Amino acid sequence: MKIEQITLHHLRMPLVSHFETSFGRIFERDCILVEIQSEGLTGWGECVADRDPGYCSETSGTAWHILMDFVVPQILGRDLADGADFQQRVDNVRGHQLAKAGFEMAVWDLLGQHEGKSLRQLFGGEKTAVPVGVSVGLQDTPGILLETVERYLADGYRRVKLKIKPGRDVGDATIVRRAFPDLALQVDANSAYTLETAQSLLPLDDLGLLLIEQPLYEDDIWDHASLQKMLKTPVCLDESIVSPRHARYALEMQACRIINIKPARSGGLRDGLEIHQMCLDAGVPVWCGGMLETNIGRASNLALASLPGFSLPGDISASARYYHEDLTDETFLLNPDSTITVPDKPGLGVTVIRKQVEKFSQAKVIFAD
Ligand code: OSB
Ligand code: MG
Repeated sequence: MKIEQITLHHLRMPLVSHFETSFGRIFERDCILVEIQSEGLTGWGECVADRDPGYCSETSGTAWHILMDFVVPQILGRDLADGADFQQRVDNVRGHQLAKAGFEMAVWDLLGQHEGKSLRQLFGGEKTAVPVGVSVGLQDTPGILLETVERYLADGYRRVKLKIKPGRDVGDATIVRRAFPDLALQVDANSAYTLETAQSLLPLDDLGLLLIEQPLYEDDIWDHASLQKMLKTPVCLDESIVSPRHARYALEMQACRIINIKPARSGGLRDGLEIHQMCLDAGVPVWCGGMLETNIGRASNLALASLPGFSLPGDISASARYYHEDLTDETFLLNPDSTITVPDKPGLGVTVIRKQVEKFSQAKVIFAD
């Protein structure tokens, strides 16, 4: 696939409702869209780096710089075979997983269209609809938290994740557990604790949670292993798993019993597939995380989550949970059994509405061969 033209779009989109985690509250979400022209086809990818370096060290600003100054010059005019070929060519760019993953997604979209196969088919995924849940941000009061959870349950979500932070952890989770004794419930701390302060999380063990996600620092697989020994509830790593190597370290150290696979965080779909296989071989359940993607990134997550190792519901909610107006003709709806149907058209299987891209665009740059 000859890469003839590459366009980068920096978008900023207002969220349906603000989203608060241990690292801050946002009302709008940045992303960078990568658009590639090749042999009459157009591939799209979504880079999920946000404006601030709260979740990880990358931002929309660093991703823009890395894509413009290092990735595009090495790819423009080249003949690419697939996502793995792309990764090999940008192997000299250390780190910057989110930037590279956004570009790699567009390469997969092109490849699927080229071969007339959906991403699910390319990956060998079996499920045509995947179980999903909803990630609920920190709320101002326990009353609002309960109302918010109730509203999502009324929408049909059967698995809820609560964001926690020091001082807003066991209390919040207990209130929700008391109100909904049978709910599939999990929590996500986004690296807000140290091994010492995480001692306050030990009472979570009595709440029957599915998992506790990323309590400690992102570079702290070692201390997660100590914490997992103190907890009956499975620890699940998100931020720490930035590559298949890190997944292997975590499994070997028994730092977690579940892994959240976010292809963006681990550098792209190719590495996401490798982590999935590693966990499948080790008998470790995985689920697909989310980064408040638009429908473009959501289509990619759905395709990955169709693989057999994804045995837990993903953070892949319906389009309406995120944005009033999304970027594609297709809208992802929640099925009555708390699943979302995986796209089956070639590539990502979504049609991008250019007018919408322009509407939210902050900047755009075109590179032609
Ligand atoms: O830690 O999983 C996370 C959103 C932005 C950054 C980090 C995370 C999240 C979410 C949202 O939890 C999941 C979603 O996209 O619905
Ligand atoms: Mg997380």
